[in-house]
Amino acid sequence: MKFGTKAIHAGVSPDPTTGAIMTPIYQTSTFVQSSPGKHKGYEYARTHNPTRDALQASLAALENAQFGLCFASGLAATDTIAKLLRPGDEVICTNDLYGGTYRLFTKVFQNYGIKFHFISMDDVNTIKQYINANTKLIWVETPTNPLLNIIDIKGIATIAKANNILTCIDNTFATPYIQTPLDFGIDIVVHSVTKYLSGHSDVVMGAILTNNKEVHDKLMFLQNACGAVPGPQDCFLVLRGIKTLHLRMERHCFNAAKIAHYLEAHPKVEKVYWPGLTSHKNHEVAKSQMNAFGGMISFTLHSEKIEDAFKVLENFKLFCLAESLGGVESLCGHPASMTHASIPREERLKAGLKDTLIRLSVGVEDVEDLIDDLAQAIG
Ligand code: P1T
Repeated sequence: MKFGTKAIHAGVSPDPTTGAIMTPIYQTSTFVQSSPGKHKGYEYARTHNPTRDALQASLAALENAQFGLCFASGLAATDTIAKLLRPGDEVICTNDLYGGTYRLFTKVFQNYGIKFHFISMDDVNTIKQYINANTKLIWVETPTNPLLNIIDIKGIATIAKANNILTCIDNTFATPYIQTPLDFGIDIVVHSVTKYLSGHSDVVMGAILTNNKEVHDKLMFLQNACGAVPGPQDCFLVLRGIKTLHLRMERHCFNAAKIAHYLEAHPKVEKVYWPGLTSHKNHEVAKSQMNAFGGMISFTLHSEKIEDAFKVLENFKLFCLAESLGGVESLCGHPASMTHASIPREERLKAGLKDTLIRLSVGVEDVEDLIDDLAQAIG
């Protein structure tokens, strides 16, 4: 089945009792049993809920995974994966990644004796220097947030397999419309479903997809044991959002391409970060593993003054200044003071994240209007 068909049909089937074509919102905390342990597959809604089951199956199908699990947020999903680790274990991570993930790793899991190495993976062979007997997980964002670095997914999988290390890719920026890391041999895909998968800025949710049954069983145990599950209403909203994922992504990518080229030609713009540009340092890797280049763009002006970046952000009329991304409406943000403020400034600068960087989540509006807005905001 091709992607658009899967987006609409995978994991969902008409309700067996009524024929309702849309999966009902099973707004219930428990399920009646006819005798202790005798039930229809559902006991308690933290463990299983039919609306959540449909969404988990739908997301799994999109990522070419056998198993899917949904969580109360993207970070709850990441937290669950980190709970596979033990004191003394080591993790190798991309040095550019969502600030909240960095905070979770360094401020929470480091306290439990887990060591994190944040490194540039522009050349995946760099990873080899950090591998030792304690290395249990390689954590990758590609494209990274907010610098849109592209990491060679197949290269990561090859090194990890040779060393018997689990791999996880945060596929939030790309979505399975653009790349399916499990097909490259990656073990686990994680998502902030809050973003493109939901698509309408009205839900906070996370998901984990895998083909590894052993890993899935451990994660499902943790999902139930720790309990960070999403409610059925939110699952319904995401099921609805997914039905147009392919249409939205096509437009996000189309608009972003126009805007990236517009910005690159703008005399006041210093640098544009978008993997579809031939000037992108890993454009060739991007071309080899992505079906399209996504809707996220970052850029800097020819100015080291933070006030100049703030002025552009304040000037926008259509792009709304807000955290998050992946909704139908265009957003702009200032990573250094917003989404990535929890990463120490020296670490941000080391990774190449300047104080003046502006991040755009390009929506699905008419691109001419978005370019007009950029023109007046940059001046
Ligand atoms: O916000 P939450 O659903 O918990 O997802 C966390 C998360 C995980 N991974 C990536 C790549 C993310 O971008 C995020 C959340 N990011 C933002 C809120 C943001 O504006 O970048």
